[in-house]
Amino acid sequence: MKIYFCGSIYGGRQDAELYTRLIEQLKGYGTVLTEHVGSKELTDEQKKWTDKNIHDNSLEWLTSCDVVVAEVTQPSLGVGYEIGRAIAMNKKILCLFRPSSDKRLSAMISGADNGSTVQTKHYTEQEAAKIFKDFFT
Ligand code: 6K6
Repeated sequence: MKIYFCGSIYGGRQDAELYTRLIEQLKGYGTVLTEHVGSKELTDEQKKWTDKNIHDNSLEWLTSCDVVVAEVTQPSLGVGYEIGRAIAMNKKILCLFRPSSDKRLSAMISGADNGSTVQTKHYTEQEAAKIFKDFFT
C-alpha cells in the first residue's frame, strides 16, 4: 500500500509535528511516499529541490500512490491542488480536519466528500487511529 500524505508546507508549518505523528501511524498500513511533509528540518538534499522538482516529483508520487491522506486544517494551496489532482485521478482520499482549530474548511474540500472514495472527517488527534483503521480495513 503506497500512501501519499499531504500537509501544509509553505501554507504554514504550525502542524508539522502533528503530521509526523500521523505519518508514524500511517506507516503501520503501508509506505508513506511523502514523509518529508512531517520533517522538522530540510535535509541538504531537500534544500537543493527547485519548485519544478517539487511539483514534478510530487505528481509522480501522487500518480503512483494507492491512497491519499490529507491533513487539511492548516489551509495550503499545495494541499488543495494535490487533492484536486488526486480526485481527477480517481484516487481514494481521506481528508482530516480539526474543528477545534480557528479555521474553516473550504467547501470545495468538505463538499467533495462522496461517502466512499473521497471522505472528509472532522477529528481530534485521539480519534485518528480509529479513523485510519476504518479507512484502511
Ligand atoms: C521538504 C520538507 C519541507 O519542505 C520541503 C521542500 N518543499 C517541498 N517538498 C516536498 N513537497 C512539497 C514541498 N512543498 C510543497 N510540497 C507538496 O505540497 C507536499 O506534498 C505538500 O502536501 C504540499 C504543501 O503545499 P504548500 O503550498 O503548503 O507548500
